[in-house]
Amino acid sequence: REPLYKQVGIIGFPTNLGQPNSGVQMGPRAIRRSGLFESIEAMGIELVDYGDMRVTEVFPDPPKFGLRHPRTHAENAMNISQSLQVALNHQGKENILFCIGGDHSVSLGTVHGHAQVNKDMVLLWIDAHADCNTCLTSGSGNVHGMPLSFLINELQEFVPRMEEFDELRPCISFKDIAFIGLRDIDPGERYLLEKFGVTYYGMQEVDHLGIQEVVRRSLQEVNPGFKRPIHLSFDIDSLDPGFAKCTGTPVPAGLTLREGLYIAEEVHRTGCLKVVDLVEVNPDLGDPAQSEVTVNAAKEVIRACFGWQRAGIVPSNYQIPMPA
Ligand code: EXY
Ligand code: MN
Ligand code: MN
Repeated sequence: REPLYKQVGIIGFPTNLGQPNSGVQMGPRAIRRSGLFESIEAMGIELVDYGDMRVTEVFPDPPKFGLRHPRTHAENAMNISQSLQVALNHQGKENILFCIGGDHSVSLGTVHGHAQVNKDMVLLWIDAHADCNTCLTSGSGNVHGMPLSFLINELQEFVPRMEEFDELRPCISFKDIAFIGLRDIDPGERYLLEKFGVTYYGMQEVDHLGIQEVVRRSLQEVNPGFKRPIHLSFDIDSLDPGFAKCTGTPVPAGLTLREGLYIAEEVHRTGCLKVVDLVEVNPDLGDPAQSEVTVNAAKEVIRACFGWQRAGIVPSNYQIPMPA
């Protein structure tokens, strides 16, 4: 079978100010060194590595409404959005683009950028957290727990105006988002998810229904008939700490690696997957063995997204050896 994609694009966004731990900015480098490129080559897919975008830090940058580093995040988000639009417009149709974080604040820019190019895109958010705190509901002030509050149309009445973020116009509706893997939701987030009748499958639903039914329903609810482009935002902390210890906000009782791979494989199979964020890998946390396990899990999720199969693959240039 021919691979679905002709080309895989990779951009690194080495942010870390969306949360308090240093080290998450090393995610792109660690994932590039994980053997990922060999898998791309083995499948006969072309790799376009756009390198790492330069991340800026603005001074001075005091908190606003408790939100930490507002000017820095607003500026990085617009730069990320621009880079993404350039890459997406440069790529052909049969391509997939991976955005490697960095913390989950990168999705402020990646989702915004993708939505400018594919106006009808839908979003799958795979995460232990719902990341839809407003700066007023957040207990931490960390932007990696808030990116969706800036992006979702329905949430704007709850977000105080900050002129820094004026350019970052909301670009997606709650009804075009499905969440999977949630198990650490703040009261304000739960309130908003309920108020707007959002599609979300937490770990309890994964246990109750099984991952197969959860993925089937998620896709059916946001993308019936598989007609719309998909943006998959995969936070490595969706996985259980047994598979992804090296992340800033690990939460027990998460997805197994098998469940994570199943999600990626099924989303790949839709043929609609255009952009993937892989975020929150922090190779500096935990010991080196745990770091390797976490980075490897990220690599496995990424390659399942572009069509690598657990059942093995046949490279497009493969020739079966014959006796002479
Ligand atoms: N809900 C908590 C907060 O807002 O601080 C924790 C957020 C963690 C967000 C991680 C990246 O998914
Ligand atoms: Mn997240
Ligand atoms: Mn998370």
